[in-house]
Amino acid sequence: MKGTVHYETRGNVALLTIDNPPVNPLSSGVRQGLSDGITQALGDDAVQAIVLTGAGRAFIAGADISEFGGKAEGPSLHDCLNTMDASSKPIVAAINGTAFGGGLEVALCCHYRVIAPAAPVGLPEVKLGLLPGAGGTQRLPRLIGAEKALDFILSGDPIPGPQARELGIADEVVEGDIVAGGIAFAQNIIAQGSPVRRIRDESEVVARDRDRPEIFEAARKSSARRMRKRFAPEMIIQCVEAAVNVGDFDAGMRIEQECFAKCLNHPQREALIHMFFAEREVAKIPDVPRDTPTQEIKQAGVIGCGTMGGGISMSFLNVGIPVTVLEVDSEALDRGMGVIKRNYDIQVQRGRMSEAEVNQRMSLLSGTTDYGDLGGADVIIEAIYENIDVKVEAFKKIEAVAKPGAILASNTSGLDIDRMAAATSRPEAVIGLHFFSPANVMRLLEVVRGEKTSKEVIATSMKLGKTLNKIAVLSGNAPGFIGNRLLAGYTRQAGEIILQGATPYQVDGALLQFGMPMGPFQMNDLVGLDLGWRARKLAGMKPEDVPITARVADKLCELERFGQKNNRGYYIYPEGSRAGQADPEVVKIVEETSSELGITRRDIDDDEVLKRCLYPLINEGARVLEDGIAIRPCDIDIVYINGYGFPEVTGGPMFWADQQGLDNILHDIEGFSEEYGGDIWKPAPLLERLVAQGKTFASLQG
Ligand code: 3H9
Repeated sequence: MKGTVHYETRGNVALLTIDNPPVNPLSSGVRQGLSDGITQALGDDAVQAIVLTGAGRAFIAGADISEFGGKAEGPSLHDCLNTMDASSKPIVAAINGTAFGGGLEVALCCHYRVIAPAAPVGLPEVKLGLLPGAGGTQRLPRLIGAEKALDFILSGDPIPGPQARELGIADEVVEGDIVAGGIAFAQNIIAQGSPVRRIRDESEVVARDRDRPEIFEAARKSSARRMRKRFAPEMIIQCVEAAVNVGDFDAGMRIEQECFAKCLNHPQREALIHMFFAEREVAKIPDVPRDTPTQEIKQAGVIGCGTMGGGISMSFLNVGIPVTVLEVDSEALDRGMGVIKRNYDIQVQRGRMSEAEVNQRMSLLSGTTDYGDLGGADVIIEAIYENIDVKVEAFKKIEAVAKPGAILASNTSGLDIDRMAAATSRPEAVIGLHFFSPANVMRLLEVVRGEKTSKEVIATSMKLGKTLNKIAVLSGNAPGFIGNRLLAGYTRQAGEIILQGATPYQVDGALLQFGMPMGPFQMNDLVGLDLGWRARKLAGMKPEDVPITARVADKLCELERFGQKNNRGYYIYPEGSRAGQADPEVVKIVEETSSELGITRRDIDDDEVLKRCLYPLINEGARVLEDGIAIRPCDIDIVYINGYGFPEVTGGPMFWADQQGLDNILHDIEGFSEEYGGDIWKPAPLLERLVAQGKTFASLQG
């Protein structure tokens, strides 16, 4: 059995300490220890109260997530809670650190709660596709009311000790030794003869919510907006409704258990728990051990203060790391730094930041036009024009000024890191740090290792990702790295499908329905159709050489339809709106283009649209794995969910592929290969092998 609970007595108080490193989840040994400890304390006449705390940095991190979907040993968590509920002796939770999910629910089953100021409490189950299934949906509304309970449970976000006290979740904040504070609190209760206070018996607060159906209406509306396509929120709302309307605690608990079981058996739960472990897995790099020395990043240099450079600078400023940003001239510098300031000002207008915080962040930013000013930086990131020759030149200049030991990084989205490294005499210091736009918002950081990048530089870069509140995924150095390499097939298929019969609006609609935040044509409008068009013109490309999938976009640009930037692209954007409207003129252009290319249009259903857009991700994903560009399938899942908006509830493209059945996918890919040919539909050998062996991508996880 995993984990244990230590039992000791301190005078007339029994102290139970949960010990299951590193974060004390409620594994089988913990549940057994909790049950035994409470029973022992109840049987000892010398014990008058019980204090429950956690060893190390956590109180209890919740149920043991790795046990979900399998057969669990030992008593259930509900058995433990029933034993606690039946206790005639007061139980005090001394919340020393993280109390999440089932951990907070255990604390809510205690009769009193004291908390350390820095201890976060939360019910993050919704993020795992679950609901608080150990009484949380029944006890919390009885304690703090349905409205606040719904906010707390549906957000899944933690709050620190003092806020928990304010909300009524904790009775007292203890500065200093939390165990001593818990014992003192217990002794006070004994001395005052305070009753055992069970939240299950409280009915006054929920009774007040009984005639307020608007609370639940508002929760439904907000979760439909914020958590599109999620299954768990509605289950949570039904449970809290039961806490308010059913009245009887045990009946409410039965409803909670039914709803919990529905969530547990839902594919979204499996996908989201896959994501939880995947997020931790991507930090592990087989040939870069965890104890690889890293260097501290105390100062950053960023070259270029355009959209990317500005966003990257903000990522550093947001975590208190000073940045020197370089531009070609003072005009460009003023413009770029002005945009950073404006972005922060918008945060102030939206009430997300104070003026003082903006001033503090801006005070960490300095601008320069002189490479020499980057000499103090621990990391220098170039974020300039995406052209290998320009970047190679930039690396020569960076190397000339960078201090020994500095990391020399490129924010390229797919160019050759080794060519940049070769321009320097310290290729071991060169690495790709590919941020996603807007860089201060997007969570993904693709860290790209060159052939000679040192392990220390890789370890430091991965750690830097965490410092910047990003999720860093290591990629090998190959065109497009992981993300953009997979994306190429997706966008190309979208372009082909509209020439063969679908409209851009149908393609976008099918992908939105699948759960993408926007379709490929909405994305093109957002990025700007003119970027590719101008690049092709600049390269002197003849019209007949333009790839057929770019022909419609180029025609739109000739009509000065550049996308959202001038309110007309594939969609028409009414002034001031980002919600585009379909335009029959575009459909006509698409149809004309098909006819010019001699393509006979046909009806294409949404199922085909999805398969043709999504299966190239899987096929190319298999190649990326075979080539060793991505370490594990879950690395691709993390990249796609955090960088490209792939719906989180699918678990990412590779996890989703396993769930669809790799044999079904291969069968369709073979069919598309026969019909359309081309590299994109050539089945990846790894995919063929897995199907032949009856295996899944998950089997490669190790
Ligand atoms: C629940 O409680 C359901 C109940 O309502 C109903 C039940 C009937 N289980 O994140 P870290 C592992 S649902 C198993 O790197 P940090 C984690 O995988 C649960 N393992 O540390 C990692 O392993 P490894 C609700 C867990 O300090 C190691 O611990 N609870 C669990 O950055 C260290 O984790 C949650 O959703 C777990 N519950 O962050 C809380 N938690 O080293 C989920 C962690 O092998 N956990 N591990 O890679 C967290 O949010 C963070 O882990 C925490 C620590 C904030 C606790």
